[in-house]
Amino acid sequence: MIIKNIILSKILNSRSQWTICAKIECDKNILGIASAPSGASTGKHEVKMYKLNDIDKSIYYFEKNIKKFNWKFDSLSDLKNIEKKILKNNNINQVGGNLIIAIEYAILDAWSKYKKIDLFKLIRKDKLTKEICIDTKLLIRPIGNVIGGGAHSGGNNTDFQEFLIICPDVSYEKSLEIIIQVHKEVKKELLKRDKSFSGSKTDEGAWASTLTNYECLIILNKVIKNLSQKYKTSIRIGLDVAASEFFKNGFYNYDKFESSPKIKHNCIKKKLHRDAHIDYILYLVEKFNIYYLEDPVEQNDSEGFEIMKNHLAHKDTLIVGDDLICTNPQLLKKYKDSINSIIVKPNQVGSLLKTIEVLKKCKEYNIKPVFSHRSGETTDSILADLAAGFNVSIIKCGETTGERIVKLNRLLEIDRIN
Ligand code: 2PG
Ligand code: MG
Repeated sequence: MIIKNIILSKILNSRSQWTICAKIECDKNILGIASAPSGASTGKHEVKMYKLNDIDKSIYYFEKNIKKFNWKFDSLSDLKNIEKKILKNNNINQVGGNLIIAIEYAILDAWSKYKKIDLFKLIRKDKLTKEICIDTKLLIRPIGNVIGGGAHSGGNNTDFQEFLIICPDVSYEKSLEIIIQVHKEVKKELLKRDKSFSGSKTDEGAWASTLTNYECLIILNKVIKNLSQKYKTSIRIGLDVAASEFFKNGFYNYDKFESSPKIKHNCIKKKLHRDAHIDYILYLVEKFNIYYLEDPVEQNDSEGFEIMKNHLAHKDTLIVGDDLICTNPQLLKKYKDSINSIIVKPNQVGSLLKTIEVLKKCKEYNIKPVFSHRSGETTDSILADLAAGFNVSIIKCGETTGERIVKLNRLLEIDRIN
């Protein structure tokens, strides 16, 4: 395939912020199109989304510097040359990670159209993914995002960013059905118990409750207990604590702290020292049999991650590094003993090649990768093909808003034709 031209433009994302859209014109009149997402709770090691944080500057840089095309693309390894051509001698922060990601996604879209083969299949067959794509029939589990707060809500909501669920033992389709049902039932409970709640949602479509973190877990636990009986399968709780977001001046500054079900306030401010915070989270993991635990401590405390991992070694809990790793292969190498799972968001590192490198390291270190959306998304469904293509068994992409559903629906299709 020959890339004849690349056209960049601005479009709005799900948070009504500008994001970048790339169109790739190729021989045989093939047109690839894709766009980049963006986060609200970003890790300090993420690459800059745009040159000087300005989308116009990134687009200007590209249009000014890249004039000649006729670039060859036949396999994922060709991205190496393409990244070199776009970056010239700049580092990624001087160009913008989202610019590279939108272009790379659009190239993959064009490639799939050019070959008339589903993208996830092309990725699996590529030489570069040989080590990571062994079990091609792998089933993907969606993680549902049911209640939320933190940086994803307008304020006065839970400190923890995401209250999640996952169904480990049923089909993809059944998982979706159960997740949607949990979402509905939780709303009913919140309407009964949260006097300030009238159906507001976070950026990712979870219910934005004003109750305490603890009360939300009680509600979620009650709903999943009932539904596990109905569906005769286990439904497990997950949390994205996104702890860096409420860690300030050496303390975890809770607005919604609670440690006992008897307390019925909905605003309990408390400063917890690191060790007390770790004890509290460990207590919640045991009490609610939490399966998925993302960013339980702030991003500079790799030791804190490790303490939790060791304490929970008797359980099947995933200790997931998001802000700690930022999809960066070097950081994964450095902190591999602190975690047993990572979030993979290609725009955190601004390169599909580095994303593949991270996935290879996951395989080498026996760390479970989880593909993830960003809180500011577009209606692009490529995340589904990437997750399936790279044989990643868990995907976190919400379940109730159009920009999330488009990814889930693509996975339904992949599940059917896989
Ligand atoms: C996260 C993500 C996605 P954001 O923290 O895991 O849920 O949020 O895109 O805001 O970083
Ligand atoms: Mg996170």
